Amino acid sequence: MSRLIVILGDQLSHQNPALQQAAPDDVILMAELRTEARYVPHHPQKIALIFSAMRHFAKELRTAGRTVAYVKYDDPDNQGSFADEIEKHAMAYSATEVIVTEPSEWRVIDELHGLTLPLRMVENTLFLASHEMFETWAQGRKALRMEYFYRDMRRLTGLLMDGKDPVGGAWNFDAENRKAPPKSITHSGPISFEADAVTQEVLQLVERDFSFHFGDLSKFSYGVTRDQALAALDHFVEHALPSFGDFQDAMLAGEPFLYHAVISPYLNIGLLHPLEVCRAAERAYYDGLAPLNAVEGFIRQIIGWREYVRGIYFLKGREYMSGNALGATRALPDLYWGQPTLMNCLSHSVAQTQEHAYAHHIQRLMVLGNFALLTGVAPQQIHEWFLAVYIDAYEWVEAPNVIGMSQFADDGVIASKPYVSSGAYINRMSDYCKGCSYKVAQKTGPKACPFNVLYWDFLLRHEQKFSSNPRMGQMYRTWAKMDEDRRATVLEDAQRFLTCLDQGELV
Ligand code: FAD
Ligand code: DLZ
Ligand code: SF4
Repeated sequence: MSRLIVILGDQLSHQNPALQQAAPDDVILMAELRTEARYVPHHPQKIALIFSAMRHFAKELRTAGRTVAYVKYDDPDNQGSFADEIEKHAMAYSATEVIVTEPSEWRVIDELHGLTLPLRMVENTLFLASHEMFETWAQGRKALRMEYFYRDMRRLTGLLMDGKDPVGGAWNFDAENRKAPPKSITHSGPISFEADAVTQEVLQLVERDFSFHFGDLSKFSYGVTRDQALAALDHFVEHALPSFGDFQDAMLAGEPFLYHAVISPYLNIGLLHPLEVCRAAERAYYDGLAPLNAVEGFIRQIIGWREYVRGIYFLKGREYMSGNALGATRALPDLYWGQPTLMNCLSHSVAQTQEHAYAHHIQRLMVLGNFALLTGVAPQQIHEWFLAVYIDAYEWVEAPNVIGMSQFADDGVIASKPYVSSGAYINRMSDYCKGCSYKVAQKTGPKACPFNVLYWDFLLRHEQKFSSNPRMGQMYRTWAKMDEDRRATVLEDAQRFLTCLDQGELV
């Protein structure tokens, strides 16, 4: 009598708690599945990463003497879903129990709870904060602001702590992390990994079955093993971490990665553990190889934001994904799927997404998300887009960032005000505006940057909701001071732009 240990495609860690419970005669099941590959039109590079990383992980398990039942995507009797493959294998191996590490999303949790077999779901220790810890932290709080959660996580992990105090005398050095883009950068981006025979086979499969999905497969160069993920981490710590803090918010055309880590693809499938990543950065600080603002900022993203958004996802439950606090209904514009646009910031952000399945935080938030929010795109449409196109996109992390932080569709659970800006912010933080057909300094007229007029149109549309928000009062006062003709022109220009957008014209 054996038990079936199920390893999901985002749990590829030898520390996987379900795996650690495996006895020698238990069977490990891993499956490449139609339901998983098709629930949104994932970028082909994301499918390639997951399938190849799964195949490499299965190989490592077999080398370590484990029995692995591995279902390839094109196996003729592939049943296509977790539930069907588990039932089939349980029968074949006369398994008495299924053990799985808790899946990171509701959809899969619900599917597994529908099994007819005895199921044991063990706590997912690939994250640092347990559900219990997050619930306890959230209990009784009026506002669930990340900053306070982050401080508790610093205390819990001991990262950058000097006894009870934060190293450097402050919890947060974010004010030092908003430098405008440098003229040029000294870092050539993440390591590119050569495709081995396993990855080559996967790339052929993905090319054959998923080439109709948005995204270029030919540029695939992500790592697919733990050793490669560790090399990517070392490369980041040595070459990019020292400048990560300073230029975290900067954007440069032709520099998709700047000084970002590009480790979310590995963290999110279990090839790296969040604590080891933070310890590597902390070590660089203590060894004098990276400044405190960079290291603190980086660690905050991981034990702060990353753990916090997961906590929100589980705390708020399945309904969180259908939030639409601002009643937005516009269909997602085709420019998100690569239709040409004159807006240089959007054009570059979409193009690099197509090429690498990657955009960094500020491109996602202040270009792609900002435009969707200003134009009133239905949150579920932009949510599905983000879930599909990024190499690191899984609902637990994507939805709080999109539905919450970027679209304010959760009515302020995550953000205390909507992340909207006119063209001035994009101009300050990037070099996009220099090469744009629109003029960022122009406030109205056919050549005016669309963000300039859409910004006011958004604020006016939601005046009732936001005018009393203390962080937004200044914006409404500026609007009130504008002369009436100017205000009317701004709103007319915004309407004209939105009509062109809806009609699929080149904007
Ligand atoms: P770096 O900038 O180098 O940061 C280091 C690490 O910090 C990241 O690898 C990531 O693990 C973590 N991190 C940073 N910010 C966040 C955050 N807001 N939430 C969670 N983790 C964070 N991240 C995803 O992993 N998957 C997503 O699907 C995703 N969707 C996003 C959608 C929007 C609209 C926004 C604004 C952010 C989204 N993020 C998402 C967060 C962030 O943009 C990415 O984690 C980051 O760009 C990944 O690239 P990197 O590894 O180079 O990150
Ligand atoms: C995202 C994804 C894809 C594309 N394919 C698979 C797959 O074939 N098999 C698998 O086990 N997991 C896959 N995943 C990840 C899952 O959709 C999902 O994110 C996790 O299993 C939930 O914990
Ligand atoms: Fe984007 Fe406006 Fe700048 Fe053009 S001018 S790149 S549309 S912010």
